[in-house]
Amino acid sequence: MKMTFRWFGPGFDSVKLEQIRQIPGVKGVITTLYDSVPGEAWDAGKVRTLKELAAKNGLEVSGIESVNIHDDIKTGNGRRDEYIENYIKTLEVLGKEDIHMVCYNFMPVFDWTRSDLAKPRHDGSTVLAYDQKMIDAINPADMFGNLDAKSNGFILPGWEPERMARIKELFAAYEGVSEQNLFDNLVYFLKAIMPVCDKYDINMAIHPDDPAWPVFDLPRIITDKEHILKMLNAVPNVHNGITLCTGSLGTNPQNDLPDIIRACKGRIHFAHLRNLWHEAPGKFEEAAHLSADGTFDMYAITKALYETGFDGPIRPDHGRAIWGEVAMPGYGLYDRALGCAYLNGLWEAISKANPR
Ligand SMILES: [Mn+2]
Repeated sequence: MKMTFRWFGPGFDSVKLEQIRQIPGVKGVITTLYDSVPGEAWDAGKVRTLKELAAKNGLEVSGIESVNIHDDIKTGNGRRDEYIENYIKTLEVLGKEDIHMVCYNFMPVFDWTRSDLAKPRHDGSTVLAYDQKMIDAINPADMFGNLDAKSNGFILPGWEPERMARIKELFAAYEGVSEQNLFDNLVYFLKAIMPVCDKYDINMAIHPDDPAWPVFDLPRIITDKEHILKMLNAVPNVHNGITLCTGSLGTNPQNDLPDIIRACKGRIHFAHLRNLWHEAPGKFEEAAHLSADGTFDMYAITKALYETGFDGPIRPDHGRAIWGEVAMPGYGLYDRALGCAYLNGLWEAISKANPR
């Protein structure tokens, strides 16, 4: 595995590369062109600039999170083929720049959903939290205002203001799009991009839906082992893989995370490791990475990754807001750096106890 850290790029992140390089064991950043628009072909010069900035700090660009998918591709309408062509051009640019992992998601309208971005925890930190009862009481069109008010002034990934301004239009675009339609549109997209992935050895790593069930009556298709295996088997190419995100799949306590890891052996190209604390069904809050602070057995999860030969990038996921840091919710330096240290320790102990 390779320990990495998500970084949103210059001007979009409160965390600096100079800080990331000082986290022990971090080899690279997971980044993106944060001001790109879904559907456009990426500019090679901009990607190179990101690589050069990282390299100046002894870091590599270990992967892209995300290259977002245009809604026409997800709904299967409008200019889908044109946008897929542009996606292929972007993958060519990345392949030529020696970047071989791309995380993306196929969620309608909302990339991820939380009911609170700053819920106080027992230790005085604040975390992102989810309560289905609160979500059920919210008009989806009001979601953006609720979250934006607590975003510390940062643009939240997937919740860009220009996107949210079109929320009614987006809901209308997905009207009549069933779970099966969405799945078929994903398969259509994957089949179209596999040749360029084969050519440049690019691992596509779909991010699970967060939370792992339909929200606001929108379909969700990457939610559990059965759905993930269906997706992997529909396009049986090693470049069609997943991001193992414990915090997303683990929103459903029925999901046995080590079992999912073993079932997806060889097809996990990226791992987001973090912990949640489940208070009740449909009600959870994010926790420190440590097993003891949440519901997940982080040791068993990490061990399953090690034992299945996982060798892709890992990154700590959302951290708590601690020590007075003001950052994008979930993406401060301090708690994610603690997460890196903990995950590195787990990995070292597991690998030394179980030499290959
Ligand atoms: Mn994730």
